[in-house]
Amino acid sequence: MAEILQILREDGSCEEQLAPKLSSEDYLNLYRLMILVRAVDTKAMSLQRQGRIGSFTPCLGEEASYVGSGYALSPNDWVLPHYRGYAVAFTRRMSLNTFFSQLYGTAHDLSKGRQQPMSLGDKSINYVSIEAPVGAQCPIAVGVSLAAKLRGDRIACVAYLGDGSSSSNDFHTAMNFAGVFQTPTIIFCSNNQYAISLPFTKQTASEDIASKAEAYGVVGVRVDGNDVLAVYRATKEALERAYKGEGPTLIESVTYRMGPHSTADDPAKYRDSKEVEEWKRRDPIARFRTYLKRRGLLDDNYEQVLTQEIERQISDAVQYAETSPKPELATIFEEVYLELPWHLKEQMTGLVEESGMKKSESSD
Ligand SMILES: Cc1ncc(C[n+]2csc(CCOP(=O)(O)OP(=O)(O)O)c2C)c(N)n1
Repeated sequence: MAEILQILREDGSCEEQLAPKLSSEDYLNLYRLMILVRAVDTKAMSLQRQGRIGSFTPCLGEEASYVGSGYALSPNDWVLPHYRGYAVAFTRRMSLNTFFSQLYGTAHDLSKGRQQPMSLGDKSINYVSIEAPVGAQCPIAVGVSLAAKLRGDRIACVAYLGDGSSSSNDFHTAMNFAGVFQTPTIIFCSNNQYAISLPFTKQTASEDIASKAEAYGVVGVRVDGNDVLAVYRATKEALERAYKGEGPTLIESVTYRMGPHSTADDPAKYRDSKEVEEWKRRDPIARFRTYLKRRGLLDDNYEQVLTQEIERQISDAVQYAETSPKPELATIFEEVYLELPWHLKEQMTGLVEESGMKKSESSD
């Protein structure tokens, strides 16, 4: 089994010589992002239960995994994300308005309500829309990386996936291609121990995921996914290798999905509450909080102000999404074909007649 990198111990103490050289502001930013993601999770779960949004896939428990890795990236890098890893979009400054507009599918949603909730994509931050078949983002990330390498751009491309997705054909195809062509790719696997109801031990006969890298000629790294500093460091090192032309890295970030897979399942049906309690003791936010308090960077007063500010921002964004108009019906005919084919023109005419819909100028 590959060795695991841990910098913050479970009790919040720190292996200081391994800690990334970040400013106090960066440390607090990492913490703010983790708190933000947890608050967004809580809000979105509640909105779904009230019937105000369709579905949601919470990041609960995996905040360090996604925030730590996303924070290490540069704006010019590309992200092929995972539906659960929306935290990465926040590290790239996606606004809460953009995020909630997508959940609500409003006219301000960048995909105009055409995608299911959590299928975020934002071209302006090099954050590609979610792939529905799990693992399909991996070969795309390798393709983007290969293009960057051929063009001589000093950037990397990261594909995010879960442990279950590492059983997909696409994961193995991507690993092989990345190894052969030594592309500047990071395949980042947030191993949260479950693929919906299927536990990790039934997913693979390997003891871990990181050691699979060796067979493909790829560097494999295993990191404590509830330790934001270790995840940040491992990702930064993988990026440096990619930028220097030293090829791809597979990062296995060992963590736990504390909540359900999505708003559609009840995890109590397929896992023991003792296991959940055990992992709650390793909560990534509590661990980082203890560390920051010990270093004197955080106190209860600051935490309270931060939490209130985040609650206000979320509430404003929800209100923005709930008062935004729905996308115009005509937009369903747009942005796929340069010129609308005859059968869609026919459907559009039918819809215009039936609904009194205004024909959009760009659909002609
Ligand atoms: C190719 C394919 N098979 C099955 C599914 C249905 N499906 C959606 S999410 C999911 C679980 C994926 O688990 P994992 O990769 O571990 O990510 P996690 O949800 O745990 O973050 C499955 C099986 C799918 N979307 N695509």
